[in-house]
Amino acid sequence: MKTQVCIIGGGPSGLMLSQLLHLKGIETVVLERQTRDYVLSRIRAGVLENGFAKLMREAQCGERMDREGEIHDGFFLAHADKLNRVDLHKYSGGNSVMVYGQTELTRDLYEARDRMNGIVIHSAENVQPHDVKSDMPYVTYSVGGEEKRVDCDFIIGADGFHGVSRKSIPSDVIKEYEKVYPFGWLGVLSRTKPVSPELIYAKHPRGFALCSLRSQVLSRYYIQVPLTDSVEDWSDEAFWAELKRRLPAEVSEQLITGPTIEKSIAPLRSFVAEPMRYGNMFLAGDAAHIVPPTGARGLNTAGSDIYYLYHGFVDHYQKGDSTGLDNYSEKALSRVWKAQRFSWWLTTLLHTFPDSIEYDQKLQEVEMAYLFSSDAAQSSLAENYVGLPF
Ligand code: FAS
Ligand code: PHB
Repeated sequence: MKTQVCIIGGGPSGLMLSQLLHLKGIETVVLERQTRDYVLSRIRAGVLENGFAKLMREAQCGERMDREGEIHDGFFLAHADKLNRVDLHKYSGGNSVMVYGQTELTRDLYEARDRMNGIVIHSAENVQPHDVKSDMPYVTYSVGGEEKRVDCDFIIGADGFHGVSRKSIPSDVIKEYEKVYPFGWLGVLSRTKPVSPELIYAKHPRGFALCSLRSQVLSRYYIQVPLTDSVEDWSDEAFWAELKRRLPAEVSEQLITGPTIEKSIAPLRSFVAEPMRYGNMFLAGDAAHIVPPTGARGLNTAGSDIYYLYHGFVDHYQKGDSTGLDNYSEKALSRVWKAQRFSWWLTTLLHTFPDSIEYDQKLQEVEMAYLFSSDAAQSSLAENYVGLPF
């Protein structure tokens, strides 16, 4: 098979790029290791920056998001049994975020690819990029035991943190930066009315908690747990009781509990791989960078990668101008590191670190007090949360 851009990974990054390039007449093939049902079964991000929402509309996939998603102008930080609202609209110059689940937008992207006869190959095994330093790179894979090959001009590694693309870059070329946090997030979905119309990020001595949502009848909650915990350690009753302990009384009294329909633990790490280009292979999304979900930057930073690649390929194929592609890694990493900083800062502020010293605990208190005493501090928080410019 021959194409222009071969995309490894059928998550939001790969699908979004495939859809955007298709609309500009640029051919792609997407190779996804899992089945579609498996990809859609993963519960992940819930908050979209405006920039990501705009990309969905440009990809002709924004109609359901605009109909079913919620525009949020603020969120709450809970601490010492009090709720403080962060007014995103006021402190970001009128901006907001879109609350719409990653599962749903991934579904929208798949349906658009189907509608436009996009080539998305599922259950692609042993995917392997080849000759990425040449002008004729190719990707091999197998389906049902039959070996296949895609010849292309460029390869996109959109295969997530555990993918093959980043690992195929020589160790003397790739530089990795990593910070692993001493806790994870236990997340649940429940068909219950969300406890709050806006998100609540709760700082508590027992550990962090987050009240989020997917709709007015589908709630998403998280609590910080030790890395040694497993999902089996947490019955629904134990989860709800612990979540209530970490929320202000005025909130926990209102919490509607119910059976969980999904329960999973995600480890927290900060990770960046540099460069994000090797020859004619480009890394995008979680293949190149990971953030703790505290700042809701993960999927949104994948969005800016895709935005830069999309415009880079359009200029390359339509104008013969490869400046955008040549500058991709440097431009993407500049925004990636700002998202890393914000995610690390908010994670450090809101979580209880098992071996923290009293000085660090005092700093958390002071940081929280400073935040709500300073318009400048809230403007900084707001501009990062709604998303820095692409
Ligand atoms: P993805 O990992 O989503 O997609 C990569 C795709 O490549 C997968 O479908 C995988 O099956 C496929 N693949 C892997 N190896 C392959 C191979 N060798 N060959 C072919 N295909 C291969 N972000 C937030 O903003 N908020 C959150 O709350 C949040 N929660 C998260 C919870 C968890 C458990 C995880 C893992 C991530 C979370 N994230 C969150 C981040 C997440 O949303 C990512 O940023 C987002 O999925 C990035 O999308 P992709 O770059 O497409 O990577
Ligand atoms: C979610 O709804 O899953 C969510 C929202 C905000 C975050 C992390 C996760 O910061």
